[in-house]
Amino acid sequence: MQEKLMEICAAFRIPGRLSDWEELKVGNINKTYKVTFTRDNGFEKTYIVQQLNTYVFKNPEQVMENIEQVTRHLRAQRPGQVNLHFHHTREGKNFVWEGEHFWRLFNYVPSADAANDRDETLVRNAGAAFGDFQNALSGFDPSQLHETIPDFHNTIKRYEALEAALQQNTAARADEVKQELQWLMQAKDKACVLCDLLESGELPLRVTHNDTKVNNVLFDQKDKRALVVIDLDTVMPGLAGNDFGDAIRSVSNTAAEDEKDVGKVSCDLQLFRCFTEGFLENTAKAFTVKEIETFGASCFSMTVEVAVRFLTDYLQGDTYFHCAYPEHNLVRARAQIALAQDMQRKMDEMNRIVAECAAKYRA
Ligand code: GN1
Ligand code: MG
Repeated sequence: MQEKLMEICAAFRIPGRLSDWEELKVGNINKTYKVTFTRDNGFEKTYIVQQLNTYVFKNPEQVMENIEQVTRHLRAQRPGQVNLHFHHTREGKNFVWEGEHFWRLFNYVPSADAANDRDETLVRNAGAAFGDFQNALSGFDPSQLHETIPDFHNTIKRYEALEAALQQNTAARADEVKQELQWLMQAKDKACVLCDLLESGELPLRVTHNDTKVNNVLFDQKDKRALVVIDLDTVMPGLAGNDFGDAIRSVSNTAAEDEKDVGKVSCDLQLFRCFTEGFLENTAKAFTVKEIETFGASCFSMTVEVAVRFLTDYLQGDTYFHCAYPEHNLVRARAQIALAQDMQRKMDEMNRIVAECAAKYRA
């Protein structure tokens, strides 16, 4: 691996010698490495090298075109802030192909480990960071962006894929997932409500992040200030509710996304409130009343949608998400179903909190 990393870094013209490297086990899709280079004068610099998953991203060069434009826009909008800088090769490309592998390299930002941190300040700051991301991109023309994964948050199509996977039963696992399927099928209409409202023209398309897990924000190690939103692979036209709901799915969960003991999974309403406060503080005026009204429901939609995706992948033999063990996708699907069920029980309260925050910050 070391040799390969040296080769990739050389293509991006990184000076010095590779003095340290490690694989970072983050994310379910790409492979990520942290590399440190030391120059002759002793100066050290650390970078992130990533191998993009080309099974998931069929047009990786389009992903990088989007990233080029989005990071340029963000840097212009927020010049004083930490930003992501993707390095270029001699040919002026922000990627390299190495055989069938696709690589990119960007600046490493030291940050707090937030994956399991449910500190209220951190959660509020995460909300503010994703809210600010929306604001910063509000002037960005969505037609400039490639749809890196078509129908990414089209919950209706995600259900169609699940039904097809069940029919094909490639991995011969259909018999194991009957209960999960039954629950997901009865939840379908409710889960697809955002898609229905988009289709009927009641919700506007914006430029959204589309993968707003809390570990896609980096936080300052000392004061837990949000530094920068990362993982820009799925920045595409989308709904505000996609970003809000997907973030709540991760940030309000009292357990890990892949918790085996579903009894530990629940939606923490205090954390829900913290995130909502942060998210709406500087965005409430920009969103339509209808959009904000969908935020509670969007949490349920996004949680069910990812459960559908995990179960689909399980039925297909784990071709999409990285898995650490054979039942990993099934465990993930079960945990997400448990979370969606808890959200369902708490939906009135969630809607009330959203309405309160919106009223406060619209005034
Ligand atoms: C994937 O790679 P990562 O961990 O940021 C997935 C998201 C899912 C998430 C679930 C491109 O995100 O959509 O919500 O796993 N990204 C893609 O953990 O499919
Ligand atoms: Mg991602």
